[in-house]
Amino acid sequence: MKLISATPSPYARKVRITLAEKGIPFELQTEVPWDSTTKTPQHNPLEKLPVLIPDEGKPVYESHFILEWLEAKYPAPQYYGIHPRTQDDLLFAKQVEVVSDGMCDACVMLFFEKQRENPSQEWNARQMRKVEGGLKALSDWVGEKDFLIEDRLTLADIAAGSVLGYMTVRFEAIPWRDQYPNLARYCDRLGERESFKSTKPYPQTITDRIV
Ligand SMILES: N[C@@H](CCC(=O)N[C@@H](CS)C(=O)NCC(=O)O)C(=O)O
Repeated sequence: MKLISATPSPYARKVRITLAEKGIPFELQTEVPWDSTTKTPQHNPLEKLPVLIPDEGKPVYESHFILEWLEAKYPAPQYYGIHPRTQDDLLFAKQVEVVSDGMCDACVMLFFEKQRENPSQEWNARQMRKVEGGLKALSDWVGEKDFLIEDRLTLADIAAGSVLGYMTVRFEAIPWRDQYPNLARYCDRLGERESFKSTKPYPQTITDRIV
């Protein structure tokens, strides 16, 4: 299998962490999805990575769907199970993923708005509210726990840990660590896992003009 990924991408990181936790071997293809050189549109009509390309069958894209696909194709107990065991816990894990991915979406909007000649303050304020609302929700849900659900790593922690890692790289100016020390401790504890260490995000240079 091959995974098309980008070094700062929180969406791709969710997939890389899941592959690492499940111990599934794969080839990592790193791209800059915003540049015209990217191969991503050849595999995903939405032109977004991550894209997982299985040895046989169609490419799989959208991080939440890739995680669903991996859990179906590489199920527990043979492979590490990222889904909580009860239906209510699974639904909650997916809700955490919705909030975490939504925060990532707002961060991406902010990142590109900042690059415009005349950034819209109203637009930026709207996106910031989403990020701040998401941080508060994550902080409330985490409390002082090591993991959000079941006292072990699940989909919920993979999604939450990925957005927090992304904010550390791209949004150093947002003081979320001071605002929510419990979230910072949670993020640091997750960061000690091998699957998080080996997928630590770092910035990429975008060459093309995007906005
Ligand atoms: N909802 C998508 C978001 C993926 C996404 O926005 N990926 C970015 C890279 S971090 C991308 O490829 N953007 C290129 C574009 O939107 O044209 C997912 O969860 O996979």
